[in-house]
Formats: sequence, C-alpha cells, structure tokens
Amino acid sequence: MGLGSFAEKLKQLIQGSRGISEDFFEHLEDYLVEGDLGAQESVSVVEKLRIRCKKEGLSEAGEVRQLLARILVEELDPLYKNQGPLLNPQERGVFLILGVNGVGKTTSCAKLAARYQKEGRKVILAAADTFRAGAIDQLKIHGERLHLRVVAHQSGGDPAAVVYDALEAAHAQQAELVIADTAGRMHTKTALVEELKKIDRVIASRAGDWISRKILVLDATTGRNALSQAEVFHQAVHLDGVILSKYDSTARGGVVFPLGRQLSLPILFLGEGERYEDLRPFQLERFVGEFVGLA
Ligand SMILES: Nc1nc2c(ncn2[C@@H]2O[C@H](COP(=O)(O)OP(=O)(O)OP(=O)(O)O)[C@@H](O)[C@H]2O)c(=O)[nH]1
Ligand SMILES: [Mg+2]
Repeated sequence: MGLGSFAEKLKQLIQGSRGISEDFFEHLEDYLVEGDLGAQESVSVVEKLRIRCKKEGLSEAGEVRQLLARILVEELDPLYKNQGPLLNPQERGVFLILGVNGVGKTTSCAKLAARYQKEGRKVILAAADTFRAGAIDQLKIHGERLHLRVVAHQSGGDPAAVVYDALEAAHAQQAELVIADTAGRMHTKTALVEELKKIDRVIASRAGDWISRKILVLDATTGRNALSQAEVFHQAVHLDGVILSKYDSTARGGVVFPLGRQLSLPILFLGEGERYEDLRPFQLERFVGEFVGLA
C-alpha cells in the first residue's frame, strides 16, 4: 500500500492524535470519502464508530483501527456470508466476462480458465470479442499455453454466434465450463445493452441446465469511477459479481464498499498480477484488514 492510501492516512492520523476527538472523527470521515466509500457510506460508518467507541469506552486513537475494521466487515457481511461458489462441483456453467476497455477481461478469462482447469474441469474459451483487432489471437495464445480449446470466428463477426458455437462444442465434447471473453466498450449504452442481451438470449436458449454467470471486471486503479461502470452493466444485464483487477498496482480498493452496499455486488476475485495464478478469491476480513492497514 502506497502513500495516500486510506491505510496510510489512518496510520498518520492515529500517530498524530492523542485521544479520540471530534476532530479525529471528521478527518477519518474525509479519508473514507477520499478512499472511495462515498459520502453517505462514510458518514454512516463514522457514526457507528462514534457510538461504539463510547459504548466500548475507547479513548486511544490506536484502538480505533480494530473497531473500524469490525464495523466495515459488518457492513458487507450480510452480502458475503450468503455467497455460494460461482460453480458447484456437479454444475456446468457459462461465464460471460464483461467490462470497459483495457480493464483486464481477457487476462481474467485466462486466469479463471487456469483455475477451473486446475480443479479438474474441462474448460472451453469463447472469443466473443470480435471487435478489437488482435483480441482473438490474444485469447488463442492463452488457449495454447493452457492447452484449451478456443472457439473463435472471424474478426467483426457476431459475438452471440461465437457463444452459441462454444456452447455447442461444450455439449459435444462434454466440457463443463465455457468462459466467454467480450469486447471492451465505454458507456455506449444502447449498443452494449443490445449486444449483451443478444448473447444472453443465446445462452438462455442453449445452456439448458447450465449455470450462467455474468462477471464484470473492474480496474481497481480507477477508484470510484468503477462504481458508475458497474451501474451501467448491472442495469444492462444482471451481474453476478465482480473481479477487481490490478489490485496489485494500486493503493485503492474502497469501491468494494459501495459496490456491495449500493448494488449488492460481491467481489469474487482480486486480480493481483499478470500471471495465471494471480487471481485471489476475495475474503472479506482479509480485504478489510488490508484496507485499514491491519494486515
Ligand atoms: N498488474 C496487473 N495487470 C493486469 C491485471 N489484469 C490484467 N492486467 C494487465 O492489463 C492489461 C490489459 O489486460 P487485458 O486482459 O488485455 O484487458 P481487456 O479488458 O481484455 O482489454 P480490451 O480487450 O482491450 O478491452 C494487460 O497488460 C494485462 O497484463 C492484474 O490483475 N494486475
Ligand atoms: Mg480483451
């Protein structure tokens, strides 16, 4: 965690405060806002902290960190404790990987594929980014490295048709998981909605009893902007969860709280680098510990 992270600011605030004053709480609230929690959430968290500090008789600034961590965990606990696995052992599924340009969709597809393959699942990749030149080859390279079948059409083709063919191939070859890479696009909302809905219809018609998951990739370095991206995609197709990529290259991550509190969107994995194994299943306590600087 670099300087300017919430954890770093909290550390300095604690070091510079003798007791817990109103000034302390106000600074803390500002830092939470700057840490991408949003105003409403920050006010509410600090209010809970004020009450609990009083109730538990805390007077040292240093004691606040643990309590803050407990409160932050409690904020998201209802969402995360009901979170089952993306795919149960006996289930077969199709994951649609979504997001704006350059967030790490293709990399995340490959990481997920490697992860499920390691669990012994037969995985097929679908090159449904037919939009960007080079996207299909990029996925094919991952397929070669991981020894996975990649279903692809020509560049410029219909992404829904690619997903259709990938599902056909999966049925024919007794594969258990299709992971579909999609094209990154900015908030060109109508095109996005239409294209995703079409892919969705194809999945609904061809997947049978397969589990369909729509996973949004968000770049952790974009901070609060990630929340508006999530809103657009969630509205377009109901999302199941988020991969927060590039978590290794940022001091940020506070957007996890509004994603959970406002959109009920859980983080499924944290992307922690460019290697296949750099995909860490999200654990709430550990994440909060890192956020406040306990870890
Ligand atoms: N450090 C770090 N880099 C990552 C991570 N995930 C992806 N990247 C890098 O981010 C860049 C973009 O990744 P891609 O997977 O191509 O992103 P994309 O969303 O598919 O991009 P488009 O298809 O162009 O929209 C690449 O250089 C990746 O290596 C991560 O978790 N950590
Ligand atoms: Mg891509």
